[in-house]
Amino acid sequence: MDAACACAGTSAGGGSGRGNPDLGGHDFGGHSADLHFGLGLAGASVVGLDQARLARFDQDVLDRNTEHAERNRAWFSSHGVLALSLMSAPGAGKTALLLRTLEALGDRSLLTVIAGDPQATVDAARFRGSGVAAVQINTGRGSHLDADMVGHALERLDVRDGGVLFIENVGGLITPPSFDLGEAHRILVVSVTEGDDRPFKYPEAFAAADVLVFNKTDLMPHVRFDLDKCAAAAREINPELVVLKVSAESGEGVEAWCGWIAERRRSPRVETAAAG
Ligand SMILES: Nc1nc2c(ncn2[C@@H]2O[C@H](COP(=O)(O)OP(=O)(O)O)[C@@H](O)[C@H]2O)c(=O)[nH]1
Ligand SMILES: [Mg+2]
Repeated sequence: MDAACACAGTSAGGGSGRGNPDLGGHDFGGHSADLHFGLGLAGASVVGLDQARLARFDQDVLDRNTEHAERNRAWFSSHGVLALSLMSAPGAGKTALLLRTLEALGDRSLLTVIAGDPQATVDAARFRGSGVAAVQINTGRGSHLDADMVGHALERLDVRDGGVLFIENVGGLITPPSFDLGEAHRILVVSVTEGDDRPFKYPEAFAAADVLVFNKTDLMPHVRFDLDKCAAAAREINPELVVLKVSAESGEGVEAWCGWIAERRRSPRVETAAAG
């Protein structure tokens, strides 16, 4: 492995090892079938950046984020606001579930939403259309919300004391888990159309979540998704995970999900910093 390349091969796959040696002069491990770009110090590879520099940069960003997250958390705590964030792959149904949730929870003056997306303001428009105050955050090429962005959104959102703030993160399961937003709980939404191997591919998302919500259960008859196997793999990573099943489409399971929220409102977590 050269200094700037975080790639490691493995001999486990048993590839021919011949490949195309004229492509770029890399040594990918000779006999490797598979490539691993996440095993270096930084846990990721950026072409042209060495691992130490990348790791230092990441840590600086996360440290700065934590300062903002603590500020948000203190604000939520002093105003008795329950802040819940939702993360998922794009299209898993975060917006649909939230729209159902807002409807089921009732008193809309106490509910607010921050909606994250790379572009477009359609989700915030949907939330406003359902009668709650909402702010859209567009992240452009950025793949997650950070605590500073949430802080700015709070400046323009009328979040009532004792209310609930839902934060819909940008779709994606790689970077959102690393960014503490100051929320009390993180909800991971996995739809049954995504494949039951999610915990193996995105372990950090499962480790960072407090609740795993399986969505689109109305589609179970049409897909091959072993829900019990997926839940068991998720609990291997995170034994504390609360697992719920819902269909934002039919409304099935939404009552139990809202029951979980009501319980958190009655007995909020005494906050310390969330896992980074
Ligand atoms: N059948 C079914 N479709 C759903 C369900 N929840 C969301 N969808 C659909 O999935 C698509 C993406 O949903 P959306 O809420 O925008 O996903 P987001 O990107 O995670 O916010 C939309 O077409 C929704 O109507 C569900 O429970 N069942
Ligand atoms: Mg959405």
